[in-house]
Amino acid sequence: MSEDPCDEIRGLAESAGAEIVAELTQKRHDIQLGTYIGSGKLAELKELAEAKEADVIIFDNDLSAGQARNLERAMGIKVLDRSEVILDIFATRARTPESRLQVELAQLEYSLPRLKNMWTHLSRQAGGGSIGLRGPGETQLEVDRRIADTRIRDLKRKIVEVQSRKEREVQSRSEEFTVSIVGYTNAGKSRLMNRLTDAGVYVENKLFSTLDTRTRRWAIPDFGQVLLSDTVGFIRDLPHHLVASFKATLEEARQARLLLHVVDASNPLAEKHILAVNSVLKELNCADKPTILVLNKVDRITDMTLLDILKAQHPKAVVISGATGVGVRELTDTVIESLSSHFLAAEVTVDAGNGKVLAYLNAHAEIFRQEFRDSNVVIRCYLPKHLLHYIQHPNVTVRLLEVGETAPAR
Ligand SMILES: Nc1nc2c(ncn2[C@@H]2O[C@H](COP(=O)(O)OP(=O)(O)OP(=O)(O)O)[C@@H](O)[C@H]2O)c(=O)[nH]1
Ligand SMILES: [Mg+2]
Repeated sequence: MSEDPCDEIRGLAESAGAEIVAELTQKRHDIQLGTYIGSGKLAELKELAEAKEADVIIFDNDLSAGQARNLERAMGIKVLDRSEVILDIFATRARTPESRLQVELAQLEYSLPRLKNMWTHLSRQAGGGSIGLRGPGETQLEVDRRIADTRIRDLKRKIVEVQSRKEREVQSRSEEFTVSIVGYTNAGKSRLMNRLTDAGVYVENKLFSTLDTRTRRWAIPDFGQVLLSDTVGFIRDLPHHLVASFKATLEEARQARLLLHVVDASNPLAEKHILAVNSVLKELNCADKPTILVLNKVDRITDMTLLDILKAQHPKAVVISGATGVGVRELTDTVIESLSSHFLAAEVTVDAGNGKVLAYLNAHAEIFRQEFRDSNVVIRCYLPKHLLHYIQHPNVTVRLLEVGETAPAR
């Protein structure tokens, strides 16, 4: 099984719109404090970058503000670290006002220490007597810094506003049964969501194509209706500021009663991705939530031993292809099994004029038989247990169904 450690950064760079002209790797036990890599490697990198006429050099690790500056100065080429690339991708993909605010904050917070570092460095130069730099230089930098600080405060205030609005929305939906699709970026979450709900969620072969949570109604055949939400893709070592900023985006996963953890099983790093997602779920206090592991993209797997290893490791996982539909029925059955304890089969007898209860059942129950008796409608359906009290009313009769009275075998 070949695991190329550069695959991910390559994917990230391409998602950010970069064209890769050369790669350089080095195994090191210790890092050089000032420039991360040693002087020999630095010279080699500079030469390679010049020969290939590179515009930017991307490091697959995080660099301190000082290291980034030193590297840029030594090579005369823009240097980005892993977090900056991820932030850049987030910036170009953010679609709604909320995610734009979150990304801008994350970028500012990430770059502020770098700017400060630059300011300190410049003012030290100024203090050293460089004529012409001191006065206006310092003033301009102070102004910039104040603008950045003000903007950060402003963004934080706006985000709190958006978050509390969003929390109210999520809470008002908490009566609903929510299933959340989570997983590593590019695992095929949106594609699966589309397959299950015909939601028309944006699918693209780029990392992080979904930045905002999308929620759709999913009428599970012969079962009941739940809300299905698609979430932003996880990634290992997500930049610290993004984890904080994207808490609101993942609110749906926190509120969900069941998680579908989708994995790209055709990726040799699948097991690592599973672990990375599990650790984010833990941070979100979702570790104990009922979760179905979904081994996706089975149509792309050429080496079946890869799949066997994953299956041995996760015997309860469901193998599917969101692209071809293979295994989706089995996945639906597993979801039904997991949700069954939360749903009941009932016969509801309600006055035909009771529009409120009828509309409620239409929206939340899976009706499998309906007939008129006198002025009543008699409805047999699957109903989320926790919604039962909504239809309990003196003029509504609810009778739980016996085995044999329910819908034909699923
Ligand atoms: N071959 C194959 N490709 C798939 C399958 N599911 C998804 N893909 C492809 O994988 C890529 C990513 O799919 P998405 O559904 O956007 O992935 P995602 O998990 O939502 O990604 P992010 O939103 O970026 O986290 C797209 O090119 C899909 O067409 C599958 O079952 N088989
Ligand atoms: Mg997506």
